Amino acid sequence: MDLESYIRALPKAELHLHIEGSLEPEMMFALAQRNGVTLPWDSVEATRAAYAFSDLQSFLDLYYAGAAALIHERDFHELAMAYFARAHADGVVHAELFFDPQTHTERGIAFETVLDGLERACQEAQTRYGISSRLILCFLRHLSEDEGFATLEQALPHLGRIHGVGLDSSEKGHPPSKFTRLFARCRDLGLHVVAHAGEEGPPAYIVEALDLLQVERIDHGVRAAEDPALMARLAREQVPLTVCPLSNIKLCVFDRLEQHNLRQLLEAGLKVTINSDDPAYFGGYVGQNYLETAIALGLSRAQLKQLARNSLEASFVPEALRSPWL
Ligand code: ES4
Ligand code: ZN
Repeated sequence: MDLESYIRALPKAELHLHIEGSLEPEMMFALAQRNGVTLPWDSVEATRAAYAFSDLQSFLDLYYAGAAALIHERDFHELAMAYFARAHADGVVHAELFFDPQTHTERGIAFETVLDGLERACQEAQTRYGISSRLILCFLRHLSEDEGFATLEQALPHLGRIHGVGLDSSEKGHPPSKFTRLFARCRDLGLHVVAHAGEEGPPAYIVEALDLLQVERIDHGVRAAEDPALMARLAREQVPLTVCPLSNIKLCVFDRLEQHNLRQLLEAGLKVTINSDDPAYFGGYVGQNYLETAIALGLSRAQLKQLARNSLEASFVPEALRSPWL
């Protein structure tokens, strides 16, 4: 079996996917036209050409601009259905989707419009593709903790449809410690908790996410490799890392995929998973992330199988319900 088919056939979970980051330029333009929204680019081609990033912030500026095309419930539904079609083609059996309500409520879109559209797509993905899914609300860390509390307030009537919370957006200068009270409240509400840490920020942010926010997974976490004591802890505690190799290259966290430390993290015994982050912006969905990483780092088929198994074990699906995939 060729490598691509081997990867596709592995049952896998995607645990680090920003649904707004799956907005392909074609859909962005179609929605903008339908909704009468003006985008900062003239064409689909010009939009793709603008996707040359120097760091996380240079990407986020475009990502928030593109999200302005999303207005109605059906827009969020279409966006997520397009993602699920791609995920299904890549052998994804379970997906935990991040969404950024503040990106939309700041533009006057109702919290319920976003949630209803995404949730309807999650239901449809189950019936159409047999993909189970969960929604994880991400707080934007460049905003204040009080703004996070206001967003949590809007989420309270819908906690049956929101499985967990995360922390994303500009990492540097916005340490996990800024959100200690908010995450404590979320944990008290029974929500699962994750956070982006150690993507651009220092290893100390990973330690803060673990100790102060008490997260169950670290999103990215690749800078853990700079701190041997932290590496030992992550291996000992089997804290899942949701690594996104193509994202890291596009945002210049590593210069080339051959220099990515995923294999080093895996071989140090950390619970590493492969994910796509913002596939419309970073040049590949989850299958492409597996494939390009396998080639660049010379991963064995046993290692690829381990990565896929890790993703299922690191998911928020209760262990008793995972047996069909393992
Ligand atoms: C993100 Cl790659 C990345 N990092 C932090 N926040 C984000 N939001 C969307 N993509
Ligand atoms: Zn991310």
